Amino acid sequence: MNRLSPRAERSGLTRRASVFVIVLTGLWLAGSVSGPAMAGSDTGSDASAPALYARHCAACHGPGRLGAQGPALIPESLRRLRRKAALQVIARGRMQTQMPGYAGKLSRAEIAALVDYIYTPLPRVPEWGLAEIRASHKVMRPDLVEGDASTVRPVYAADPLNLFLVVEAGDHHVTVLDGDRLEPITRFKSRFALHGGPKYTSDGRFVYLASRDGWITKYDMYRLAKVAEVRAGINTRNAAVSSDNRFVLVGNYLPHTLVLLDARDLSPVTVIPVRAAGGESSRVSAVYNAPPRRSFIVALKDMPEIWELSYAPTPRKGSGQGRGRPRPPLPLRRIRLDTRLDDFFFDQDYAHLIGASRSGKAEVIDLGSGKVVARLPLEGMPHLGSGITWTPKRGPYAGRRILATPHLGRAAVSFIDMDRWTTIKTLKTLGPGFFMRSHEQSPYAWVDVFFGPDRDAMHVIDKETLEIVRTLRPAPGKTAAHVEFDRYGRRALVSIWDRQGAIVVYDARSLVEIKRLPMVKPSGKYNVFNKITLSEGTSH
Ligand code: DHE
Repeated sequence: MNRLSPRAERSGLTRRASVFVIVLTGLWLAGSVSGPAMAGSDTGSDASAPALYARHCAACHGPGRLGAQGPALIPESLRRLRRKAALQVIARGRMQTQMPGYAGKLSRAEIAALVDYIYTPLPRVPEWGLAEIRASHKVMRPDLVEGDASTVRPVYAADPLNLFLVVEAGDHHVTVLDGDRLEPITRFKSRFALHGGPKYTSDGRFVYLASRDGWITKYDMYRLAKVAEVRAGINTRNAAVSSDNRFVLVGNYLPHTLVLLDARDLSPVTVIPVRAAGGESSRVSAVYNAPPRRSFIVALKDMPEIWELSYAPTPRKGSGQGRGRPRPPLPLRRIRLDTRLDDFFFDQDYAHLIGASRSGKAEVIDLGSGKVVARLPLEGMPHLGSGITWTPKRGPYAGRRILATPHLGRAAVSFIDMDRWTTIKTLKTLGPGFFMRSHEQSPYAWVDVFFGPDRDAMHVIDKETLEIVRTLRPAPGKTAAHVEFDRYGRRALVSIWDRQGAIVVYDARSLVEIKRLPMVKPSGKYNVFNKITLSEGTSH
């Protein structure tokens, strides 16, 4: 789903908002509007921003601003935090974290200087190679490094395949939820700002969580314990795990690298610089596992190429018999494009990749030949990363293979015929949506209205008629987003994205609310069974 930030999508609004923020910040600094009480002032001899940073911030955020116990404080990591919010965080602290407020210690001008400082780019791209990655690597439970689901029993009675992981973005925790009883089993602290879907091993025993600051955590879903951690990048996009459970591949914005980890203990195997044939480097938009191809697919942000790294067994040298396990470096295939594509969707057998570009193009690439086989009329920023597929058995579209995608820049859902690569229908919604979900056993597809005044609405679409049959408002006034089904498709879980948020559980057929579990800004939730069986109603 790698596109401009959702805020930037509404560029007109963003510009107006920025002006407002600047004016508000100016007024606040001048003391004309009420802000937090600012009693203090730093008493150190050097009041420059770097000195203030060294005295007050470096212990937690690292002397080089690359993060330590606290997150990295560099522009690349702060894109999602407005300056006004940064001022507030420094002044008041951040609830439910260890970030204290500095209003009593620093003056307004000092806090403003610190904000300027952390939004200033670093003088040079920091080094984050094998040495740094190795130094960050920690194995907490060496006894849990090896093994699969057959070697140990879960420490709880619930069905381990009907668990959900719920990422609670509000206070950086993860809840393990029993999908049958709809009760939390445990809750643990995660790294700061997890992003993207957690990735399970093929048996669902282990899961890998990636944070925007580059931390990858391996967690044992059976023993409910963190196994290992490593910092694979400074600013990371996401991670993918190979279907043979041997590798985790991490894609980074900063530095421009791919990092291959040993999936057992997360030790780094190799760091792959991301460079075009001409030498220029690129950020990685995202990495994906393509199970039937036994490969990783890599979306690149700054160059018109797609990379494929194969981990397929190779014929053993000399013997002509048997197939050896792949050894790094994994062979790299470059698929050259005429435009940069960075938001991807794959069909179920990973024969085709559908990619969207920032310029509004959407192309279908045959992954076998590497050729563009179709161009799609999908203006308005389709959010392909959130696309889903199904084939209606009855009704006007019976037998047609459908790809449905919301749009980040348009109040619509598009339905594409995947055999002809044509638009079947464009359905008007109450606003642009972010996430779309369904399940093989459900007659409905759910799409949120992530942006605009109706962000508390959730549309339920009939998969045969492609019409909205119900619009739910689980928590009026609060954003409702991201649905995930239980393994049977019987229940649909909706997140209320609020600090006083919740997971609202619906009966997926009657659309009646069954239960409400309070959570702290739950963002995504991920059902083990649906993920490891590659359900076509969810992301993989
Ligand atoms: Fe995401 C998944 C990229 C902003 C919440 N997001 C992904 C993935 C990518 C991506 C590539 C797939 C990774 C995976 O699962 O392995 N996201 C981007 C962006 O480029 C974008 C637009 C801007 C950015 O700052 O990165 C962006 N994403 C957001 C948000 O603002 C969201 C709403 C809040 C947040 O936590 O940052 C957000 N993204 C999510 C979630 C998923 C995700 C919850 C997992 C979806 C799933 O069900 O698999």
